[in-house]
Amino acid sequence: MRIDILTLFPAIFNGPFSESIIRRAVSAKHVEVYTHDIRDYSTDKHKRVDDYQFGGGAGMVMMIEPIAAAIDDLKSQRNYDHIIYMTPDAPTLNQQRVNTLSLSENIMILCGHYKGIDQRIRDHYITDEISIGDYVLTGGELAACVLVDAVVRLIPGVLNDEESALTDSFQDNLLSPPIYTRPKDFNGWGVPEILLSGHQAKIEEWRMQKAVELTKRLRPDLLK
Ligand code: 6GU
Repeated sequence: MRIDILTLFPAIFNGPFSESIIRRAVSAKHVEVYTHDIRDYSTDKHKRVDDYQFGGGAGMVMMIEPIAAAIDDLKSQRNYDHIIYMTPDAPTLNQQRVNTLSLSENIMILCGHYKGIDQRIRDHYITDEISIGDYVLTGGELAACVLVDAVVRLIPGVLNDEESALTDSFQDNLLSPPIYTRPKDFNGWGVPEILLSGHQAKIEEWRMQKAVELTKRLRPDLLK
């Protein structure tokens, strides 16, 4: 998979992508991730990328020309399965969406800033719009990091057996049951007996029961 990220702040991505599983996935060539500075596509002599909105109102809008030039440049080099715009005014990301995106060959992610982007980019270039929750971030970059992390870990070969995604919370619309490791007793705090019993079928039954119980209590919306 190849992921191209269009942003005004490419340096934001340096940290998140240079640690842990994402770093390993890039090193092992399971995924290529490139950031592109939208400002490099500005033809304005002051390298402007934002402008006042028609009709007035607070906040600047990202200009259409540099974004269009950046997307056209990338599209001339390969086909994209998804051209995604990260914005709070969009459907919320969920595991089902992540699963679908993880099957892509090439995806492009556009990060908005200021008030957002000129609507004509959304109308004519964008194939998917994604929010990561009902709160507002200063820009789409951190949301894009979240999306990339969630997608990359599902690419075959990225996770090993111990890290397997098959038992993730949400893969079956259930939260994960509680987990424990050694010691059996920590300051008098024990571990559920069933997990020490060796009865695998009973253990799985317990885990399912806990998962359903937790989901009912904390996220009843997932069971609908
Ligand atoms: Cl994708 N962008 C911004 N700016 N804020 C958000 C978001 C995205 N998702 C939730 N809040």
